[in-house]
Amino acid sequence: MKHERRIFIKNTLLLTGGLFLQNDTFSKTMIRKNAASRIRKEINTLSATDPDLLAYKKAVSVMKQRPASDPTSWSFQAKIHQNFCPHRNWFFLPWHRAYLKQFEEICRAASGQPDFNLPYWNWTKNRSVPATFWGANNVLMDSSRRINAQSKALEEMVGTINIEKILNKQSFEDFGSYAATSQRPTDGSGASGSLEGSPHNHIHNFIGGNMGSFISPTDPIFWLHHANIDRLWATWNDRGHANPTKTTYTNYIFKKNFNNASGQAVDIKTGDMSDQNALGYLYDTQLSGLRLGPVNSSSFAFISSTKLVNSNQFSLSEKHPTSINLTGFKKLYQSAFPQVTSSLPTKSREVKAIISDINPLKEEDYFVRVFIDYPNLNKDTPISDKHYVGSFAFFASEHGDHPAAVGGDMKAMHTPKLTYVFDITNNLKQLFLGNSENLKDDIKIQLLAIPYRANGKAALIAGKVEIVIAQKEV
Ligand SMILES: [Cu+2]
Repeated sequence: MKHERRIFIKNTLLLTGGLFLQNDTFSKTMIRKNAASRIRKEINTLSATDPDLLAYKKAVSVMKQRPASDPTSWSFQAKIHQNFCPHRNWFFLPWHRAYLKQFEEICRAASGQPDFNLPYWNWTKNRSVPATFWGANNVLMDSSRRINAQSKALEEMVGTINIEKILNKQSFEDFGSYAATSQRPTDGSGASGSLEGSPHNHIHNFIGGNMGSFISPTDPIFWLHHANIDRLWATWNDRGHANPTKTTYTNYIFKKNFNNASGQAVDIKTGDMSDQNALGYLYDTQLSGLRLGPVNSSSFAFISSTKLVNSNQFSLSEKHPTSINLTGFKKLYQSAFPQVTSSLPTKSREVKAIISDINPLKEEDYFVRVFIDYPNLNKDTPISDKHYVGSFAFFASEHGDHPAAVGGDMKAMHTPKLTYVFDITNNLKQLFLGNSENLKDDIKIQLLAIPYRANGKAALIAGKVEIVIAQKEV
């Protein structure tokens, strides 16, 4: 009784606070219990003598002294990322969760602190690389970084507005990247979702140096960056969103990608990484507030019978935006939202814009904003505009200079043909819902390159733009 009352009060606070809950979600809500006892904390809340911070420093220096052939050494751990990391597909989140978990165990042994929990870096709150990671003769410093202690990651990528947008994605794939046949597929499957494609890639690219490459775990900040990505995944689940249930996801095994604290190789199954609570840890932000469901199916299947395609190759530079025209929009919109004039569209259909075969050149120098049908698009067009779809950044896609991988297809990882998918449902609703007289047969997807620095350059070639309807699978 007492317990129920407490939950009721929490719910009321959340609802009156105007947060993310909607009534239909609320009525189906189950409350998940916190079973885990280990807590990962935000690095900026730790004092200089905090046991987790001291243990991390100790672990890093011990691991750096070990020979590279030792699987528990610093350089061996970084090479695991280079050899096996999945990027631009749905194995991205579970693989990195497993990677952090094994690394944390190695740190416990190396530091002699069995209570050690890996801290995370919440770059939404603190956009600079934390002060403890700077300074000469500091094991947490990496001199290859291209920024300094004052540099701030872009608000547009890591700020609350973008993060809230990402945490409200209905589909797992929009959130955590798209289905692929393997962790490093050679069949072209997979595409970047919003968490990977914007804040994740941006932080790597913003810090640069080792962090901008596949040996990024060489920089001690890597592990705290990925802990924050992992925390956002846990938060998305807490909001009632389910992870994929398809066996091509849940039964996929990362074979001997990782090792334990004794240096023995281990297999880890994707499906075993679905609930961080069951793995025994929580983030400090999960201690208060609701932990929902999972109540919502998060699988959407593309309906390929109704889609718009433009496969003319196009290029983009910093000089002006590029517009890609798609014909047949009116029909597509009406079939996505058949009840457009009479009632609100249901949540069962979404519309996606897919930009593919992207070859980014000079990828450290710029990122790309995506708009839909904006009349006079330029770099001053506000991203709060209803025509703004989202942004994407790059991570280690253009370098062909890595050695052949032990367990993955490095060439496939570095064939620069990237795909980014954006959910444009809300844009379309805002632009056309109740304004069906505005529906036209042609619609434009627009790309705008934004250099990171004044007078910076941008260059990109891409092969295809599509608009596709996706239907929720029950
Ligand atoms: Cu990463």
